[in-house]
Amino acid sequence: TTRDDEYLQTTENKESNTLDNWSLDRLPKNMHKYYHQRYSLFSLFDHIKIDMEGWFSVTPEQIAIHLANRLKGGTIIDAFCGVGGNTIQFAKKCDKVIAIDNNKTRLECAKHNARVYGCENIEFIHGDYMQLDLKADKVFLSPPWGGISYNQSEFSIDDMPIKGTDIFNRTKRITNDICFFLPRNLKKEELMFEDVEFEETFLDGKLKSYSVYYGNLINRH
Ligand code: MGP
Ligand code: SAH
Repeated sequence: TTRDDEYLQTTENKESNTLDNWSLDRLPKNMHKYYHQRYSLFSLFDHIKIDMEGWFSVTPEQIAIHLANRLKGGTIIDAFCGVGGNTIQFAKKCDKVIAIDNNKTRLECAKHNARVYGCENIEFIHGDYMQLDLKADKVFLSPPWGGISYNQSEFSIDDMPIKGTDIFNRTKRITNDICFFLPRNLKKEELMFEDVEFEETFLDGKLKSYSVYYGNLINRH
């Protein structure tokens, strides 16, 4: 098939080859847990491309599906798309996805992975979300939390590489319908800019993260 041909061509490229053919020995010990979870990150893992930061920040597929059901319809901005874990599922449930990342390698991974999943209604933008002027019905925010050890100390949204408060305020210029994807050790009071819903996101009975909803994304019943 065309997709298989495309896949073979890209794996022949030496540079992109470092983004697939992963094995345990290519990952540091503290990241082995992500390798063991690889099919829960992407059910089609054998065909996807991912880099180090992608490994520890991608949203597991079942959580991404749940989020896409909550955020379905219209045009959505995936402001920090990474390797595309959320973008792919939004593409299946929304009319259009605008997927942004300021890292070229991860944006290329996201484009490749979206093709693997057969998604076409995605506009990819290489750029800084905080500098872009875009229109959409809703915005999904899964920014960098500050690395693999975000959970070792107290977490504050304003200690993230891009301050959470700045991200929220910037996003309010686009829409009130916002979903923030944040660590399970968040401080709820920091997120109470306005009326808000906190949703614990579980995977295999284990609390993974919080999804924080605003505006019409709040489940009222
Ligand atoms: P985790 O806490 O690193 O792993 O990330 P896990 O499996 O809960 O292991 P444990 O040892 O902590 O028990 C949990 C999930 O949070 C990941 O699968 C990602 O979906 C998400 N995540 C982790 N980080 C470091 C980030 C990040 O920087 N940004 C975003 N958006 N998501 C992240
Ligand atoms: N939800 C994604 C993971 C996001 S990780 C997934 O499921 O795959 C956060 C991403 O934000 C990283 O890829 C990082 O490169 C990107 N990023 C950091 N600063 C950014 C900025 N200013 N604008 C856009 N993207 C940014």
